[in-house]
Amino acid sequence: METLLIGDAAGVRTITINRPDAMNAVDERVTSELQDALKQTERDRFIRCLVLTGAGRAFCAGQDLKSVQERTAEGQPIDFAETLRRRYNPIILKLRTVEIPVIASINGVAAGAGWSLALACDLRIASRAAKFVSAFTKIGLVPDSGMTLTLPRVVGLSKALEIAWLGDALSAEESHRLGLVNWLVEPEELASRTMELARRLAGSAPRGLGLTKRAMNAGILNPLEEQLNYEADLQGIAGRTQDHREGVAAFIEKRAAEFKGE
Ligand code: T3D
Repeated sequence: METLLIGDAAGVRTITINRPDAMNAVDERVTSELQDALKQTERDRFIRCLVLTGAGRAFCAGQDLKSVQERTAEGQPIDFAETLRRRYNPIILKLRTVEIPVIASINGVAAGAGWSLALACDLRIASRAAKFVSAFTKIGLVPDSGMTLTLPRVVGLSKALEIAWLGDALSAEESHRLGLVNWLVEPEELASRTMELARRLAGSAPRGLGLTKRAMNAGILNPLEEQLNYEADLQGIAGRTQDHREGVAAFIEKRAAEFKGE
């Protein structure tokens, strides 16, 4: 794997997104390798708990906007509906359906689809240095990768709209208060506290845990696949706008975006 580090210890598999210079932003390689790594994890009956984390100071900054801009500059229009269905949606579905506990160990910023990835995990333990940014609205897009389903179910509709529309960063403390994070720990304790939790889950009855996850998800997430498709349709529309291209350009040029509603 070029973009992931994978390690196993005592029945716990840790997958680390390893593009620290790009804040672990997700390009084609990351999504492809994550899909493979999750399939392998699901097949390995000795793995009883999965931890997802990021290398360096970020958990994951979402879609790699530099690769988006490169492709757009080369005149290759990106069909976001297609890329979501092919690249992101299978990862979200697998995280929610693999019948072992999946823990997001959030070491730093989680933005855009990076936050959606964390929300798709079963449990979240975060460093006090973490923060959460919806990011989509700032580049003229719609929250995707399950966020429109997972976020309002935890914080309520109005708070979810506030978070998505205003795009302000949520601190680790605020996220913990809102129930978006299960445990908040000091940065230097994150790895050890994550492993303590993961080992405890890995030592529990795997079938019972797996079926509990299946039952809980059935209780609240039955329409997940439908919602993922719906998000992909909407992203297909938003991804074709001039405002989206302007948002990406403004981010890369480090200036305020000028949106024209086109
Ligand atoms: O199908 C599809 O493709 C559509 C799917 C879309 C899914 C999405 O995820 S859309 C949302 C994409 N993500 C974002 O919009 C987040 C953009 N990044 C940020 O808002 C900020 O960088 C952060 C809040 C994540 C962190 O802020 P800060 O101040 O701690 O760091 P920084 O200085 O902004 O970034 C540090 C470096 O990482 C910088 O590179 P440089 O200038 O040192 O060369 C920055 O460009 C780079 N970086 C951060 N995020 C991304 C990124 N490079 C590429 N893509 C990124 N998403």
